[in-house]
Amino acid sequence: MAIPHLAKFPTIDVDKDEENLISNELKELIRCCPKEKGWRTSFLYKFQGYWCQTEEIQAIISFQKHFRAKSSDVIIASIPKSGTTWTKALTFAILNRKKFPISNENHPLLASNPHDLVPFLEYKLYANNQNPNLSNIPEPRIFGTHVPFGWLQESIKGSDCRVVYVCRNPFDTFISSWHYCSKIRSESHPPLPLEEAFNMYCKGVIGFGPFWEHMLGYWKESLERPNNVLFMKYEDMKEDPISHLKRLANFLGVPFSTEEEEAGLIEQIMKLCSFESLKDLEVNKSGKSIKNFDNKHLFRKGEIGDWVNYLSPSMVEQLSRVMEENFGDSGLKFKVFSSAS
Ligand code: PAP
Repeated sequence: MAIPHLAKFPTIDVDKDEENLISNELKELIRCCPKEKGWRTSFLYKFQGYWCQTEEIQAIISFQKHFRAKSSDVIIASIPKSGTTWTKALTFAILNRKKFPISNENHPLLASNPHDLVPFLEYKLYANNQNPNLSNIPEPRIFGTHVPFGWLQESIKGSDCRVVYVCRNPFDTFISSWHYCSKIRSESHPPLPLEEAFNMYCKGVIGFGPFWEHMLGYWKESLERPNNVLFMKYEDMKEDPISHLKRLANFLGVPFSTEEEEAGLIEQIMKLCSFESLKDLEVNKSGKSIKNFDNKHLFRKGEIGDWVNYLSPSMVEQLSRVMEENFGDSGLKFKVFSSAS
C-alpha cells in the first residue's frame, strides 16, 4: 500500500562513496572528530560522543535544527538491531486499530514494511531534505530513530510526546548487527571478520555506540519520566508478548478495552506483527525500505540466544566484563538465553 504522505521522502543512498558526498561544512565539522574504520562504510566518526557515519550526521543536524514535536507524537527509538522493525509494527497496529482494523485483509502492514509506515527521522525524513514538511502526516505521528537520547531535539525531550525505546541484550544485538552489516555492505567494502567486529563492539565502536551509553541514556530517562519514556526489552516481548502489548498500549494512551481483549485483539496484533508473518510477506521478501536496502535482511532468525552459535568462551567473558563495567549498578539487566534453549 502506498502511504501518500510518506511516499515523497527519499532515503539516504549509502552506496556512494560517503567522503565525496558530504558538504564542506560537514567536512570541517568532522575534521577533528575521532575516526575509526566502519562496519560497512569506510569510516565511523565519534560525533558528540557517539559513533556515526557522515551522512547520518548531516541528517541529524537538520533534524535537530528543524524538527518540531507535537505533544501527540510517538518516537520509536533503539540502537540498531534491537527489535525496531517489530516495535514499529506493533505501535502502528495498536495506535491505528480503529482506522485500520487488524483483521482487515488490506491492513497497511500486509503491504508495507514497518519502516515505510513509521519512517526514520535520520534515514528518511531528514535524509535528503533539511526541512521536510511533516505537517500533513496524520496524527498521532509515529517516527523512528536510532539517535541517543541526548540528541533528541529539545521539542521532544521537553514535551509530552511519548518515546518508546526498545532494547535487546548486547550479545544478540552484536550478532544481528554483524550479520546485517555483512549483507548490506557495498561491494567496495570487504566483509568485516567476526573477531574484528567484536573487538570494535566491545570498544563501543558501532553505529550509534557505545551501546551501553545509548541504552543507559534512555534507561535513566525512563526511570525519571516513566509517562514519557517506555523502556521495552526484546527478550521480555518475545517471552510474554501479551503483557507487553498491553503495557505498550497503556503507555500510548490507548489501552485495550475488555471487549477488545475478549475478542482476541491482542493475539491478532501479535500474529500480524510476528516475525513469521512479517517475514513471509511479499513486501518483506522483495521490497526495499531503509536506505534502499533489501527488506529481507531485516528478518533473519528473530530469536533470543543465537549468539551461542558464534561467540567463544573468551569472547563471552570479554563482553560480560564490558557490560558489568558499564551497566554497573544502573539496574539495567539482560536475559541472554531463551527459556526454550
Ligand atoms: P533495524 O535496526 O535495522 O531496524 P531491527 O528491526 O532493530 O533492525 O533488528 C532486526 C532484528 O530483529 C533481527 O534479529 P536477528 O538478526 O537476530 O534475527 C530480526 O530477525 C528481528 N526481527 C525483525 N522482525 C521481528 C519480529 N516481528 N519479531 C521478532 N524479531 C524480529
